[in-house]
Amino acid sequence: MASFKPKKEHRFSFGLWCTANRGRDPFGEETRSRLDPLTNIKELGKRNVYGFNFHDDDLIPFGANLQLRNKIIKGTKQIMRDYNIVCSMATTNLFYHRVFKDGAFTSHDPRVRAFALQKVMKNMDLGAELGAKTYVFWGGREGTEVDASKTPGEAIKRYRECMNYLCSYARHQGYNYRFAIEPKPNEPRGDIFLATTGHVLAFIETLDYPEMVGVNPEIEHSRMAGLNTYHDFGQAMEAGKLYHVDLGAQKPNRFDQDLRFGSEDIKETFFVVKLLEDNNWAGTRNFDEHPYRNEDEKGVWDFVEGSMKTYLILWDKVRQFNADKKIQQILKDIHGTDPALEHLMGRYTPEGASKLRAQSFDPMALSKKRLPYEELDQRLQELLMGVA
Ligand code: GLT
Ligand code: MN
Ligand code: MN
Repeated sequence: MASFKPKKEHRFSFGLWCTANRGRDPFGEETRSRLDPLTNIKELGKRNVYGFNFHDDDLIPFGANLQLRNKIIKGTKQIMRDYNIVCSMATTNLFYHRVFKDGAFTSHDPRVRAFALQKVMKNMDLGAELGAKTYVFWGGREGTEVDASKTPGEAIKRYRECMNYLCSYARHQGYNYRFAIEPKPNEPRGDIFLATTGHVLAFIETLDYPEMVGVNPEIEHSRMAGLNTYHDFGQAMEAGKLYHVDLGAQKPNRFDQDLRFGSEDIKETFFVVKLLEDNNWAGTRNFDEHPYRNEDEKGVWDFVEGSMKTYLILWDKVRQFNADKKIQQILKDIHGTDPALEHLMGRYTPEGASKLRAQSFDPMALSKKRLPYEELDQRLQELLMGVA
């Protein structure tokens, strides 16, 4: 039996905020003590995690002076070298401070929007210095509770203006960032703009530099909206826009639970892993999730190790699925082929359309084709339950 031990080459990564999460929620205080960011990076590195992600404020306290900032940067670089861990993604905290109480990029106040841009630019500088190649935008406060207060039209225009500004900044600085916008339907706002992967894909096409910008879908956020995560990830990938992924688990249609990867929705999660691995996903297998609130410090590292182990087990299941004769035979059988018709449909020509119109079909005969999805899904089910 495989050992399912993580290696650096598996390219797992975690946000510093995941392991540093202290279990605070709207109804209860912290249950764990503060985890120093450098210890955090070190402990991740020790466990063969490939990369860490950070918000500016995770690493450098909000409002820190230059001296403290430089000291932390120096320490971070040292730990990265010593524990062979890279900085795989950077992002900005545009949600915690009360200045962002009604949004950052979508605030009505131009001074707040300018402050937000400044905060992002400063952290883009730091991310580049630490080697991050991806920059994520999660607009947690970009939303409303009161629809009378802000129109979606003006919010989206401001969002666009800020994204365009930051794309230009990155280009001018010569940073090779790929920007990834992370959708979420709600929480902390009543409704958040750019709620789903579909919203983000459409928005990107309206930007000045659409090729620089992609999506960072999160399993939990898709399922909060009651959507199929596999379809979200799959459509983003097909569009060439899957620039980053956030993995975790979530019971559908609830608050953002950020549960440990694979602890819910096992079949859908299997297909997310299958999508990434069958397509040799070049990005990091990135977890964005929180340890249970009941856990102590040891539990935090159990959570890290558990997430990676589950991913490797599911990856092994993907290999089994791809090698399973019965499954592969069914998949082969359900795909019909008709080269002549496929050629006709491949590209529109007036002559082809005439031929297609003249073609005779027997819909009843076509409908008789067997599609043994009961057998297919049962086989997968058995495989996932470990009896296939
Ligand atoms: C926050 C949010 C996540 C985002 C993070 C990046 S922070 O925890 O719930 O989904 O990815 O800003
Ligand atoms: Mn989340
Ligand atoms: Mn996320």
